[in-house]
Amino acid sequence: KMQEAAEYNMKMHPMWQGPLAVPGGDRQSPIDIVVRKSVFDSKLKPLETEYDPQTCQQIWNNGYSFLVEYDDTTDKSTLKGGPLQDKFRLCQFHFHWGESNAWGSEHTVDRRLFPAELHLVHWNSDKYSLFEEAVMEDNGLAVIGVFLKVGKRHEGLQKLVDALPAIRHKDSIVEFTRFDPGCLLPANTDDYWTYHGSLTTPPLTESVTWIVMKQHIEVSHDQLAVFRSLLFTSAEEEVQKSMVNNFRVQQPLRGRTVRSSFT
Ligand code: SG5
Ligand code: ZN
Repeated sequence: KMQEAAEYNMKMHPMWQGPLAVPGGDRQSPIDIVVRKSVFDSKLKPLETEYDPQTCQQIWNNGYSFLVEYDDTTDKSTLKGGPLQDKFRLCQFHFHWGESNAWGSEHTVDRRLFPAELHLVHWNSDKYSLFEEAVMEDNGLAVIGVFLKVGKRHEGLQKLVDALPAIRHKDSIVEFTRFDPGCLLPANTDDYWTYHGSLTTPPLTESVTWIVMKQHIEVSHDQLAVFRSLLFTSAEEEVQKSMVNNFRVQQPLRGRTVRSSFT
């Protein structure tokens, strides 16, 4: 049911209807992280995030997810360390989620599904000058993935949840400022898995260093229900479609190694 729902959404979604940059590449995402096959690497450092809430600009429904966008014209909100050699700039974050709490994440851990997954998207500002340039290049992007689990209400997330009714339809955008993306990270960011992969939406380019947090964050069922009240469709469309199951189906590992920063 879950795979069918995701495949159906992709086939029908305009984003997936053009030619795809990397059909059947050999480092595609997302993947299942098999804990016992991941390899501890003592050289992996703690992550260093330095986010300036002042760079937060707007929130928009792009018809696939909602994106909180940051001003990335300077190095004010950055990610370094971890598996990374260079400095990366935050440009946006977004989520993927399911129609029920039983599934919705893109990555899985030993086949365990989470109801949602947060992606903080950064591009290499040491090597490139624009996101659009970095997106095509090896080592161009670094995405932090954080699993969401249903439990108690997440105070930091609530400001975001409150903004969602204003962007219910596809293509709606509203101003959204002073949001610290760091509040969505788990307490422990030292423990993570990392591997070389791709974007999980078109253009699917194989430019991403994935950093998937071991620790999840908790959000309430009601908060996720507001995610599910968003729409894939614009205000003009006759048949409205709920924005749910906006995750890509899992991709083969094809000989890649998933490294862990912890034992
Ligand atoms: C790229 O990949 C896309 C995002 C997309 C993420 O960052 O950006 C572009 O292709 C712009 C050139 O799409 C947009 O920003 C819309 C213009 O994010 C989404 O579509 C939201 C799901 C997907 O990145 S991911 O691999 O972390 N899931
Ligand atoms: Zn994503």
